[in-house]
Amino acid sequence: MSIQTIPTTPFAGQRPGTSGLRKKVTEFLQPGYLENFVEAIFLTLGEGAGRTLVVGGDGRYFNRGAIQTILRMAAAHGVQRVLVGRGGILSTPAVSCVIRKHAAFGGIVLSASHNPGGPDGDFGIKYNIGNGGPAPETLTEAMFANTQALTHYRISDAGPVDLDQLGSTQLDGMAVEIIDPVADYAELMARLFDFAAIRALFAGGFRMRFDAMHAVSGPYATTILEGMLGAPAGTVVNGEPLEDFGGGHPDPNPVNAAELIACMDGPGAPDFGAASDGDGDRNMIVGRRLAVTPSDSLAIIAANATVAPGYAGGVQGIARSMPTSTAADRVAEALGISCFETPTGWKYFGNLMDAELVTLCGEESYGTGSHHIREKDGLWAVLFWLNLLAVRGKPVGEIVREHWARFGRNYYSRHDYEAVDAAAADAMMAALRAQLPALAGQVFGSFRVALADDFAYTDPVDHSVATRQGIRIVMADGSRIVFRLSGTGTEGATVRLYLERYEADPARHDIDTQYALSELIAIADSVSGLRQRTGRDRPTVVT
Ligand code: VG1
Ligand code: CO
Repeated sequence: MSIQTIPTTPFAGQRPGTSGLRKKVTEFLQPGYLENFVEAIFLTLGEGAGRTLVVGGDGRYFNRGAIQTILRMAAAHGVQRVLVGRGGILSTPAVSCVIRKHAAFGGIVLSASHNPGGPDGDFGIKYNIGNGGPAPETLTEAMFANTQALTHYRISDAGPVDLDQLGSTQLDGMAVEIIDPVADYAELMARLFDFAAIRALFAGGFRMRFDAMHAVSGPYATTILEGMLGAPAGTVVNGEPLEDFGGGHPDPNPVNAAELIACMDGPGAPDFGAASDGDGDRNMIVGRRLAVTPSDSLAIIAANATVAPGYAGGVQGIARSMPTSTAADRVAEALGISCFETPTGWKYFGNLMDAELVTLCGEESYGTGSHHIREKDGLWAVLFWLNLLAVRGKPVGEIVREHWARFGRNYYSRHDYEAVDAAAADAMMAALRAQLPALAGQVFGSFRVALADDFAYTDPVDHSVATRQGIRIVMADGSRIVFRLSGTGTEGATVRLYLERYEADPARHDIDTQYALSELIAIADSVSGLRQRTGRDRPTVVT
């Protein structure tokens, strides 16, 4: 066995987006495509001697093949040891957990998260640093620069490693340890939550349905919910990870998890429903006839954090991405703690958590998490809710309504216009930017614009600056319209329109969300020309 140096030429477009490099599988399967990006990672990180890496993915098509290539390249770059989840499986939160627990240098996650999988679907690769979190932009930009200057990559010609056999093997002088993908993560969860209380809840007849959407969270949910917590067999549905997610779209929202919503709306619905995404970092929380918005879920978790043993000491601070509703801000204010507003993507939360400025973080895109790791964590959020339900002894709907009664309700919705013409989307954003100076002070129906800007963020810890993170139109009453272009799509451009309106009066907390937001929706369209410019008369997905 020996190390080969293979000549190569750069591929255009290997710039990581919101969460790593995501492309169609067909693009990833081009000879040298994955190798080039992995070479750029190793060039950016420097010599691997003495280092441990963690590698795993969400089980989608090409997961195993990509892992074999990464292992051979890691050996060629002198990495000392790699921890790999059995079968190539590790959820994104589990990678973060394993990096931290084993003090690894970093990790590589193979996933395109909520994007569909299979030979015609998407694939992705992402590097996480030693704190367990996504690489910051300085690092991903350096990786991108390296992809543009490659002349060769280095790889061992050793044969494939058996990914299904727990234990240690050698690959060209590098140790490869196949680990149980669930064990470290499950142990961490048992320390954060009151498992005895949740076990008692299930023993008392409480019923739940966890839809793993044939993605990576199946094995985690089955071990923890059915195994450790005594939920009846069958609580976890679609629990077996499949390379194409059974043809589904592993994005836990009411549109893509329609089956779960139908079940929770129907007669004989269980007490609690939940779902997770491709790589297990997202969550959807559902009560009977009520899907909890992710923004509300973050606020409710923050307001009730101390019910869980891991958070009994209280919450230091909260962070939310800019488009996420301001429901959490109201809780932070009541608790007398800070609430940080960051750009979209979990990588912006890492510094705040490392500096112990925040305990809880969340995004409107069904992402919630805490400082226990440095990624959002789907099952963590579900376990928090179970802990909350066990302690309060009330149904989900009652907990949500009581929260609104106390803090007011932030009506919230996201409208996605997927796979639109990229030039048209860029032109729309440019036109919005050009209008910004004139927008402040303008009156639209019952709203007056208080602030209109292109969101920029200065990291309070390392002072790095991120600009052009989304157009914000904030009304005098706190209502907001936000426009962004997605950084995770693989086809054309995806325009995201985020809408928020606050309602303090409990007598008006049962209005249909789209109706409550209808005036803002109309203003958003007239200001941006969204429908006309994209040639679409309605959004692709409304959540
Ligand atoms: C989307 C979400 C964002 C999330 C990101 C990664 O990004 O909006 O909140 O952090 O996906 O989530 P974008 O750029 O498409 O809006 V995951 O679960 O796909 O890793
Ligand atoms: Co995800």
